[in-house]
Amino acid sequence: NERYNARESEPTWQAKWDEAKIFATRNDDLRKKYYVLEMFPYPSGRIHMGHVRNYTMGDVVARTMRARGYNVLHPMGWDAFGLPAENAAIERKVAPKAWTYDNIAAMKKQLQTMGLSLDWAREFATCDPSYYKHQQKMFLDFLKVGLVEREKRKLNWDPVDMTVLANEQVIDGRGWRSGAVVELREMNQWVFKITKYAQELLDALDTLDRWPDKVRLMQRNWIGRSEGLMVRFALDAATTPAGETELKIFTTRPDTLFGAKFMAIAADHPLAQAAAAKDPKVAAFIEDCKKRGTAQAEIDTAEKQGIDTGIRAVHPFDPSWKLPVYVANFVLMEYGTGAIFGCPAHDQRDLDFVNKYQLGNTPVVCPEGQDPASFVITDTAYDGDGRLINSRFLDGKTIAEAKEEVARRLETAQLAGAPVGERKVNFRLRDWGISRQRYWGCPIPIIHCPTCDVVPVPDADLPVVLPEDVSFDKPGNALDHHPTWKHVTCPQCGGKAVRETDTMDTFVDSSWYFARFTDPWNTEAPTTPDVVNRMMPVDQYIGGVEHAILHLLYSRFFTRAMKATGHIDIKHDEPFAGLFTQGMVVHETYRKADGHYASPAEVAITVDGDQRRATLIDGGGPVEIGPIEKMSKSKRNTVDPDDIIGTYGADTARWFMLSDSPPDRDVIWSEEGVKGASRFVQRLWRMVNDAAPIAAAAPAERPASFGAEAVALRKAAHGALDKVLSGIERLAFNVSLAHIREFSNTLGDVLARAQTPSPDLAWAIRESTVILVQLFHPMMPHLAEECWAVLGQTGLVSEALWPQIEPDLLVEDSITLPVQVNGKKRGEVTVPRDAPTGEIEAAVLALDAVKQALGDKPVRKVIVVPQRIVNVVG
Ligand code: ANZ
Ligand code: ZN
Repeated sequence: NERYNARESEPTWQAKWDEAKIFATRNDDLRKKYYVLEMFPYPSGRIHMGHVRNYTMGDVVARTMRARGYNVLHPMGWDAFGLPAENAAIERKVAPKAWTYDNIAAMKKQLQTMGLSLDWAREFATCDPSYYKHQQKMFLDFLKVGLVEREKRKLNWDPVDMTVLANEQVIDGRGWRSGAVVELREMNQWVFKITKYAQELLDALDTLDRWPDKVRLMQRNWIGRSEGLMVRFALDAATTPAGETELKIFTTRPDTLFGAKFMAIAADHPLAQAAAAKDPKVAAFIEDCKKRGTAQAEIDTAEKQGIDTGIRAVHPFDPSWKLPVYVANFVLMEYGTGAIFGCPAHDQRDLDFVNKYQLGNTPVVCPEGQDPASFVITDTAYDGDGRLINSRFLDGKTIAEAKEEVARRLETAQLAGAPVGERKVNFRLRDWGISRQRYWGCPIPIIHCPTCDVVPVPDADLPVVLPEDVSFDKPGNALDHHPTWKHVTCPQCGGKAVRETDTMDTFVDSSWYFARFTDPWNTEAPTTPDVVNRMMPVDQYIGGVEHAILHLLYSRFFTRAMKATGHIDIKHDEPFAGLFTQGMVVHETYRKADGHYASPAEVAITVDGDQRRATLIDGGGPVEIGPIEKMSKSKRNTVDPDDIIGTYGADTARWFMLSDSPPDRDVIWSEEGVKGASRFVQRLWRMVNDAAPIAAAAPAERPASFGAEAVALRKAAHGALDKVLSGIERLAFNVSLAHIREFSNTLGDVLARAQTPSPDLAWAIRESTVILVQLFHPMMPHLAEECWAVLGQTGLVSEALWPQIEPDLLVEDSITLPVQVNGKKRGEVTVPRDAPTGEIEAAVLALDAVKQALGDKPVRKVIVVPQRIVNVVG
């Protein structure tokens, strides 16, 4: 037998699949549909091993479901807007569009070498006007129904780069690129009203039973629903600037009201402004707060600071109790009411704060079993369960009872003719600000007219196409500097007007691409109702956990907003019925004697027992093997998919990617592992070639009966069919691969023994070999096609239906039962599944463990519970 030559074979099969268009999905195919999708790539220039892993998993699912008779939709496209294209334009003077499309062409070529069963006819890039035209239309539709609004927002402004920065781009209060101190600036933003769906987005998480729990939890926390109370505190007139009379706070712990030590308001709270007008120290503190970024992480880690405004608030349960009002850096204007009462004993931030300003604390919740007299708080706040203390009429109550009691009393209490307290559900979720001061994004289809204000671009003028003659010589948004593009006549009054120069957040592009894939040919509308409603939701979505929050949440919002505007209508309004988040591809790191990293390609590994040693290929210098880390350019531990596919073939890469680790864990890429996979490819190839002449000579008709060896082989084959499929269905690919290996060993053993097999065994060998090829086809499709041909099968294995499992062959022959003596487990017995009770009794009593346990007591009774357990009573 010749060696299997992947490099020759793989392109041939890819061309054949292409020619026969077998992966093209027809929308008028009325078989049950199955939509499998991997998160589409950003066209950065080259695919990396993470892509290989992601797309291999999706392809295994797609190929398996196709073999199972589904009308499979498995498309691919490009998430093509984004900052890197603009950076390339600035740094290398290439146009963002040219850069993007060059990258797409290069990456598409690479993807095509992987042998993925994709329907390329549906490909699109989100930067193409034929895609974003519909996005602009939906923006305007959302605007009509109140799902888009204009809102003043505070943004991080980089005064040197003259651009807005995302929170992640602000590092220690400075712009990541310019290093300039970032300012908070109020600017008009377009926002998507995702908060309108906060409760729905939360509730529907319960329907997503094929999502990882951790992702659902992350979404839940992000939405952040909390039930609490709004409480209006009266302000002490003698200490309060004119015009201010009350302070409204939001609390989730009204039970702790008697532990209050201070009030705190956000720097941009109106009351803070009023106080600043009278006190320059307060004004200075507020200025200082504004210089800080808005990133949550920054707020959480920054030292808690504040300043006393001199204003005093009145405790709602005691008119003589006055609380100082501070401006504090840890209170956000955007949450609740932008004001709180602080209870240091039971909130860590509040405790840190009072310890700094010496305001003291009074514990009001005492853990069960603790003596209230000796319960003191010093550095660690207590946020656990317990009963109320130091709280007048609340003493002795549980937290829940106390919350209810406070809510009840404050709802009826009056201040200036209105209730003091009001129950309130709050969400952490904010509306989605989509305005970006960037060139390379989808233009927002709005015109600003001095007379008519905000005017939507008329449908007939869509798309608003990005101009290509732009210059990146000046910092800021190139659209702002364009001499003509932004100047237009107002569609309403015909006067002079300007276009909106902000473009949409690129997360918008990826929030509906999955729906567009169902009918990308529709030039009139984003979707075609009967098609999108039939093909959606995505049955299996696969991607990185880094998108577990925003991308998925925005997509879930979009499906609802698209429903409200008539663009989709599906069950639960959920775009992704099944979600799988894959682990990363990691690799060991190598360091040369001079401390610099060496790349895997520069290093030779020798294995000696469990000792692995590394040396430089060039010159043999010593190399230290370092920790295993995520593949990254900085650690130089990346492996180029092109090199791997060029050397070993795509099938080997695909097999190894799936073989070792559970797919949600990190996979360690290693040269030894790839070589192992490559040897397995050759073994399968030899095995199929050994089996081929036997298969050719086997009887065409199924034999009337099978001998023991043929039955055993058939059981292994059908058992493997069952287990491999159930592994794939659970996306436990590594388990499926282990079963394929095991079954290939069984078949290999039979082939080694059977020089001149009997007709029934020959028939079973043919059946088993065909099954083996079908089993590994989803992972190694090229090798499988080659083997399919060798076995003389008709057509393509990529089009073959999954073999029928014969249920009779799945029954195990023997069964292992636990054995108890006088109710205590003493051992196990393995007997034929259909063994009569007498035979089981005899086998049990013959066990040494049973004899020992019985000692010299006589056996009184043996109770056999069929298929379950055996009890010996002595
Ligand atoms: C008094 C109190 C006592 C609180 C206590 C907590 C513990 P969640 O659950 O996330 O909704 N808070 C309210 N608005 C805030 C704002 N704008 N900025 C910073 N903190 C704010 O959190 C609600 C709690 O966070 C509220 O309950 C409030 O502090 C604080 F032992 O009120 B609490
Ligand atoms: Zn006008």
